[in-house]
Amino acid sequence: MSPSALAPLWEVLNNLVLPEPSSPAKVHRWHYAEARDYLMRAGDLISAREAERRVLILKNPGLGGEAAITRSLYAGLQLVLPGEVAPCHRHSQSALRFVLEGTGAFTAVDGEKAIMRPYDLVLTPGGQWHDHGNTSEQPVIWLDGLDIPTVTHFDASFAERLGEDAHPQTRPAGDTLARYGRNMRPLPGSMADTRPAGQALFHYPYAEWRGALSKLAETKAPDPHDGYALEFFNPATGGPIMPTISAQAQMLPAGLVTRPRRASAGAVIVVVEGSGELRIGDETMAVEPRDIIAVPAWKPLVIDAWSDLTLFAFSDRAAQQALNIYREHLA
Ligand code: GTQ
Repeated sequence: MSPSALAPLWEVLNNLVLPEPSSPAKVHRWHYAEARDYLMRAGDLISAREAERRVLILKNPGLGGEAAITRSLYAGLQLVLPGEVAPCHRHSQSALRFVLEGTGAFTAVDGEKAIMRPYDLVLTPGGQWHDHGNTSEQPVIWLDGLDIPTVTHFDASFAERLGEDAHPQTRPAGDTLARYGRNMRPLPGSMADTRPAGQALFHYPYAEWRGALSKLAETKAPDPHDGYALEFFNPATGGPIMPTISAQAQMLPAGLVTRPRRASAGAVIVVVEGSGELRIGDETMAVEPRDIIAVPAWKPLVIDAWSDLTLFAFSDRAAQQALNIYREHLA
């Protein structure tokens, strides 16, 4: 029957409808120093403008050559050298940027700049114009996290170039942070802003999220599964940062060994500060700052903090919750 494009379900049913998630994605850790060497060599060979985006893709070794770090998410390391620009474009895919090195590059979203500092989180949600530039004297490197495989899965990708390097400035740098980043929002009327409805904040500075975790750690006992953990959220909706991607920051105090947790959401962890060991399924790995780790769906995760350990993570939990398929289990 296969020439007629038909197949018997009974031979494959158990592989199609699994009793629980079984991802082909592998647990994998990228050492920053090693990836950085290749990225700097790319910097000698191609300009950001020529490349449009000078990025090394983090390809999960279990996903057969796909540009994916988990089944639904993409990650890449982007380098912008002093004086360079990454020209303005927009696309259906939603992106986050997590700065790993360098101070003073910017991402502009619909013509408003966010000045990027190490470990800042910056969003470029789907459909919004964005361009990047580096006006500092140092190379700037950040991790791109996008929902490329998710959008590909739906065959729903649209992309276009503005045709200019930079979007004309629409608001001064920091305007959105002032309107939404202080647990307040614009009054209707004169203060109402022009950001797209539902996409308010796009810059979550390290100084603010790290300060919040430190404050929690002063007074409260750590959670046995999470230590001290906070989710980045969209203050306009109370929901996740973007429709397809959730993100969180976490601090595990020295000596904490977390209890195992697993989730149907595949995740990417970035080590910010400290050292420790991650146990993910059968794999055990020592980690250090700026390491990037792929955590496939449903692999139990245990974190052993050797010193105070600060982590950033993003996952497809937002998409799964919107589709009502998300599950987690705390052991
Ligand atoms: O900066 O828009 O790593 O479109 C991959 C695709 C970055 C970006 C990536 C992209 C971008």
